[in-house]
Amino acid sequence: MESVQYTQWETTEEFEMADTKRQWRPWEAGWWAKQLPGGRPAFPLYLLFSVTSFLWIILLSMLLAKVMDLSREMEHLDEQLEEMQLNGSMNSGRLEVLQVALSNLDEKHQILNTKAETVAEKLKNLQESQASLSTSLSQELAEAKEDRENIRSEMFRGLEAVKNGNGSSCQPCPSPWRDFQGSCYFFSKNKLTWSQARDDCVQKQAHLVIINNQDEQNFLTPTEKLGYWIGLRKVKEGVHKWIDGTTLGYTNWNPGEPNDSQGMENCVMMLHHGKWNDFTCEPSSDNWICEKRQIC
Ligand SMILES: [Ca+2]
Ligand SMILES: [Ca+2]
Repeated sequence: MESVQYTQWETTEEFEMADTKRQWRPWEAGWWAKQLPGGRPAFPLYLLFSVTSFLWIILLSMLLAKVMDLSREMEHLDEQLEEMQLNGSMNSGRLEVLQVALSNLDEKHQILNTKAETVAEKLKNLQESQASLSTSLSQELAEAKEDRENIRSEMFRGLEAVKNGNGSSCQPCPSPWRDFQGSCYFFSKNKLTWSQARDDCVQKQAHLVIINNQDEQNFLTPTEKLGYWIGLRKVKEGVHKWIDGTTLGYTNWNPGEPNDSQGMENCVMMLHHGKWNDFTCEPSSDNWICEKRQIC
């Protein structure tokens, strides 16, 4: 309970003076001087309320600023999203353009492939024509060679006729070589491999015999049962050439030859009856015939 004290003033002046002094204590008259029930001062509560309110205001201000930042960030993200959508639309358009260009390239590639196939076909035809022409040319060269040999033989016969009338201008073939139509022929008595026989003829300034026509073949056909290597060998599959590089013209193959038995018969021999047979070059040995021009 609040106690009330009473002062008894002696005079009116004392009371007025005391009352005047009491009016000069403002802290006892404002709201801050109010008291809570029970006599406790209300000022600390006011102070706590003010501080709390102030802190709440600061916190709310910070939250408001954060919300505004988030809002601005959302707007920025929206702008970026719109920009990305716009870029996506543009990229989609570019992709369609690229697909069209790729399709055009595919068409051009197919056209080029077609042209390349056409060119390859023409090239193949040209190669076939060239091979055919080469074969024809080789055949004609062989025929020309044969003609030349025939002319040479005819010339020799003419020279022989002159010799019979006016004496010979040709040197006789050395012994034991035999002459026929302008050539000298050596018939071996022993046997060698084809390569050894070729080398022997070279040492004799001659070559393994080249048979150009039936007359020469008739002259060379053995009279005894001997076989002879001749200057003919296989240069590639199915192609034989004479030792001087000329293509095969006249032939006198034995029936069924050349058969290239077991794929190993690369050299050619003349059988005892004059027909030709391809045979193994090594280590087979046989007699051989060398040929060289008669010196006239
Ligand atoms: Ca000949
Ligand atoms: Ca054979």
